[in-house]
Amino acid sequence: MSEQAPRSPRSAAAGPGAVLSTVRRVGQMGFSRGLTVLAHVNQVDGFDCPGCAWPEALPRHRLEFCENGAKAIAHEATRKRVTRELFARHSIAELDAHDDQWLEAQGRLTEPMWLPPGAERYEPIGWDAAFERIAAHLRALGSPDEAIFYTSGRTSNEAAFLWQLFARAFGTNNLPDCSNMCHESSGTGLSETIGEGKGTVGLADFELCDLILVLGQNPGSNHPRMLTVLQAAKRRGCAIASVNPLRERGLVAFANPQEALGLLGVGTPLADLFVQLRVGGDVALLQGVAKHLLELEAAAPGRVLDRAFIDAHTQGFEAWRAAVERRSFDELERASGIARSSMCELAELYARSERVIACWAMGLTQHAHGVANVQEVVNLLLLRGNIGRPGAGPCPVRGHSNVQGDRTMGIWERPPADFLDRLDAEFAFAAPRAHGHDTVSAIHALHDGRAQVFVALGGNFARATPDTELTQRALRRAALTVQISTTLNRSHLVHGREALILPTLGRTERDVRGGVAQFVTVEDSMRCVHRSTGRLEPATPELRSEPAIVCGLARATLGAAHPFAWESFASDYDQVREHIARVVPGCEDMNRRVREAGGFVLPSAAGARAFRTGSGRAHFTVQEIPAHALPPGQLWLMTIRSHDQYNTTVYSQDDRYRGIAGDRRVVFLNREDIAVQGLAEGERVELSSHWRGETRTLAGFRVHAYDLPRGCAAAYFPEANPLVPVDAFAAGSRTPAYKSLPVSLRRG
Ligand SMILES: Nc1nc2c(c(=O)[nH]1)N[C@H]1C(S)=C(S)[C@@H](COP(=O)(O)OP(=O)(O)OC[C@H]3O[C@@H](n4cnc5c(=O)[nH]c(N)nc54)[C@H](O)[C@@H]3O)O[C@H]1N2
Ligand SMILES: Nc1nc2c(c(=O)[nH]1)N[C@H]1C(S)=C(S)[C@@H](COP(=O)(O)OP(=O)(O)OC[C@H]3O[C@@H](n4cnc5c(=O)[nH]c(N)nc54)[C@H](O)[C@@H]3O)O[C@H]1N2
Ligand SMILES: [Mo]
Repeated sequence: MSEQAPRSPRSAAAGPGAVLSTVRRVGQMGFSRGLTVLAHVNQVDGFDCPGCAWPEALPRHRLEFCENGAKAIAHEATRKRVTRELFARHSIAELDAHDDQWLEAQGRLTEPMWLPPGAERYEPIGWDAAFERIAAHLRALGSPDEAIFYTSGRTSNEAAFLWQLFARAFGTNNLPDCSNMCHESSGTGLSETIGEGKGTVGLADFELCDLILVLGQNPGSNHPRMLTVLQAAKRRGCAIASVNPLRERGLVAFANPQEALGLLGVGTPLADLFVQLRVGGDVALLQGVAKHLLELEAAAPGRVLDRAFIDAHTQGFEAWRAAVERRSFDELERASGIARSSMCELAELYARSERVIACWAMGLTQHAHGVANVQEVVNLLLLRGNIGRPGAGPCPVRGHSNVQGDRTMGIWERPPADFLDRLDAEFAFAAPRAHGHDTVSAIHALHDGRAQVFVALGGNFARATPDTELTQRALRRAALTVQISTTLNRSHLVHGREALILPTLGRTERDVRGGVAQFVTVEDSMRCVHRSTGRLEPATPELRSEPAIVCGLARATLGAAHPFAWESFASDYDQVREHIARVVPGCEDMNRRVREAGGFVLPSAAGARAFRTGSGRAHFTVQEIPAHALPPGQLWLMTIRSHDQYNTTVYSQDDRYRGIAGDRRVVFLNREDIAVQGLAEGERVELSSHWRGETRTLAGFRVHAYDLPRGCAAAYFPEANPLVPVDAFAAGSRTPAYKSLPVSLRRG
């Protein structure tokens, strides 16, 4: 099943298509305005691209053609506006009849809107009155734990720090976030094995490695700037292997739009090896690779494994070895869908490579065995000491541009005790210790009436979450739902008995508080904390920044006499950073260091081989082979992103790299499975998911033949989310199993 890359790919990712698409996006913002904004993206004195969390190198590129970054920016910098007239013209039911693409295409929200209890339409409300409504609800709760404070990962460090401080001052750790649905399996898997929940590598390591593994990730669409780094690595002889049920276009070939030939569409193949495994087959594949490494070591003792590293820095090796040796290749082949010969090929490539980086994203984390996937990657890295030395290490590639920073700032329903101790000391209060709700348990709490108020700092909870029907019922049971947002989405229309929309500034916009231009900070996927300074005139003068909204809410709820300096925090973010510097290890002297070009990098102890696991050692872990057999007729469905969406924000119905135009209600199937199921390409089918005796069904998916392994299927997120059972989540991290749903198909 693994194949060599074609030598001269016919059509490469990026290239002229990306440039054209970028130019179109610039037009959407107004040409000169669009160019101004693109000239400042990811610049030292500019704003951080809201697209993804892939880091920027120093010195920065001027005018980078990242097609999907441009889409995210244009979406925020659009000239379209959602006005009070739109809400007056359309009842909520009418708005709710529109699809996600239409909602987002209405443009930027412009003023606070209020839905009184029982009303059918949102009406304008002043900021202070809005804060008072929310405060009244919060104060009326029987317990602070009946409130939920959700966060999405675009929120700046400053807003996130204030948000968690407010929630904890109010009295709860109910801080679920998008990370619960995203890289939580990485955080959990890494913390348990290497003692910290982040990657250890930096961009410089990509200049030194001999092999980059890209597991369960589609960088061509979701981290396009990563392709430039892969291309540079490839050019100096580094090998790249993709482990993915799909041969994603960006990894097949990349035409770098920053280069003349790339602009003409001439692409370079990126991945040397495609391991097209079954959905959910990673643990078995990686154990097969490891098993062969043990064989190679037996044949040439001392030549393959890094025994010195294993002895000095790890524990659990012998138990792990015994477990892997007990596995048969037959079993591993069946579970992974990959032939033993291909496992050996990957093992030999790995053994030949002095320095290895393993990158991964949602293809590993969003499974019932998401944590096991991550820990099996760690096992593989530990075998040859591929951690804590230059050019090697784990690299979970984060999604939202500040999702990693939000966690660093304390957005966590299970905060570590030492973080709370430092917070208590800094602010002279007692933060609650009981763990709060994560995303899944927040849905249950709302559904069961144990939570009454839901406030979201960004995101689209009604669409991003699993089990759409149940989640939406849960939101409708709340006494109050509040969305702090930039654009209109489903979560404004799936509301509690009373609801509020609080419109906020985006990354691209100037943020002047107390007469002084403010900046915020973010942390990228490689632990670099840097400034983000908006440049555009705000969409309307009514908008408030996220920090200002959080402070307004805190002041209204906790009362004017509350001892924290909410008012000054809202007008001077340096003051917030002063506190962060004292609470968050690694952020010392933040105000000075973040003003330096490119910011500063948070330390990684594991990156220096100091493993904070209790034992001081990195842990080998024994993973079970996840169950993979299905009843006849069922397939494993993964839900994936198209090239033309940002999570729940759908830009168009096309998916250029996968040959889809004008339709997102598509199910990708292997040609032979289409035949075996008695179906024909192009016909519409009903998809049913099966889980613990429950069935969830969605109709109207068009069958599309695609190059993916037998027994597997793919559909788009968020259209397929109603099929995902709320309690089908990863052991340990509780990340929804968005990428391994047993489904059946029926004509109709
Ligand atoms: N333009 C754009 N950029 C984005 C986003 C966006 O929606 N649009 N979203 C952002 C966010 S929040 C995130 S988290 C990232 C997401 O970035 P990705 O993780 O790249 O996105 P996905 O499309 O969810 O799926 C990843 C890949 O996993 C593969 N996969 C599925 N199941 C398995 C499996 O069992 N094993 C293996 N090995 N692979 C599997 C799929 O084929 C797919 O290629 O991107 C971020 N960047
Ligand atoms: N089936 C399935 N479900 C999934 C996934 C999957 O792969 N498959 N992926 C999961 C993943 S990885 C993630 S991260 C989640 C994403 O979950 P969320 O983060 O909750 O969802 P988004 O779609 O990113 O949120 C989009 C909304 O954020 C608001 N917004 C944009 N920018 C800003 C800003 O600067 N400030 C504020 N306050 N609001 C802003 C806009 O109003 C926009 O409508 O979805 C998860 N759901
Ligand atoms: Mo994500």
